[in-house]
Amino acid sequence: MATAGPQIEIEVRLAADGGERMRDDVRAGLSAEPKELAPKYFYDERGSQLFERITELPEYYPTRAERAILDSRSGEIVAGAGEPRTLVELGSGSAAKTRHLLDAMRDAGCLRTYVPVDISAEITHETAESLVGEYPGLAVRGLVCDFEHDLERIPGGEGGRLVAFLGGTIGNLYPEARHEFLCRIAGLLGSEDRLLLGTDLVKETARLEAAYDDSLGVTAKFNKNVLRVLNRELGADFDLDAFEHVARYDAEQARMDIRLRSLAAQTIRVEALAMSVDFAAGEEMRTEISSKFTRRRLELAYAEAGLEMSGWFTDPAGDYALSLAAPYSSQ
Ligand code: AVJ
Repeated sequence: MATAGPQIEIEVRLAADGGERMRDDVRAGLSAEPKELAPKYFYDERGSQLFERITELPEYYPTRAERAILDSRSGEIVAGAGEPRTLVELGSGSAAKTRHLLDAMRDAGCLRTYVPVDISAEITHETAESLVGEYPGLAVRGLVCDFEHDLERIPGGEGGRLVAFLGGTIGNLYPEARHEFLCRIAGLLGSEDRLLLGTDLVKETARLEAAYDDSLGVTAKFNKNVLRVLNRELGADFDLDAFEHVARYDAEQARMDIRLRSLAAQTIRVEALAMSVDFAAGEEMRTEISSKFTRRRLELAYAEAGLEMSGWFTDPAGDYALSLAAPYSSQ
């Protein structure tokens, strides 16, 4: 436990074997048929910067839509969540969007504690420092961990918690993993606690595909960045110019399917895995899925996990939704 001041406590729970996890993941993904890499490996410093640029692209509407909802409806969300004292945020980062919720909680007089949960210790410390300055009396109880694995370590709180998972990141999970994740969230929530979940919504294929294949090519760079990460972290020798970005909407699965296509037959050496990997010309390797929801499908996913939707907030265009969910027992 590292204490950085009376109002700030940040617990670091980073697995010492993070490198081993990555090696196991990548070995399995490159051996699979078809090949696949996990989207979490996009986000080194450069990848995070590229994602920031994506959120500013004209074609990429989700971030703006979510911000618009938080901007105009945080008061209603906080009231709908029963005026919680604690805001837990999964994947908090710089907490840019969080301030709308914190403002609404302060204005309602319920704000006591903010619990940022993020993989980056540096960003979590910085965010904690600035927030205690901005919200007098706020206690920050941060948790630095991979919340996919360490969800259960999130501290409890009196007076209700609002557990926010924003940005639409749940869309990266396959249905089984999503179900498991929602079940674990459900297990975490007491009867007064609520989940606030950001989800992108189903819409015309052309808009979805444009959002993931922008005209400036930023998303293509972001996608290929995972190859750079593997080159640096695992001593691989991917040539980024030998792959192209592919982003297709799979209407049946209601998800964007994002891949890298090998432009030629080639063999890649991955030194840290003592592995050589063959790619055929035109072979595609999936790097991400981004699931799109409807209200009904989300209600169903909640129900299957023991949760009940208790609030639904969209932007005026109906592109994106924030929903509140409660554990069944509390209804
Ligand atoms: C951060 C997972 C929400 O799926 O829209 C954006 C990531 N990938 N463009 C998304 C992403 C390509 C983004 N999430």
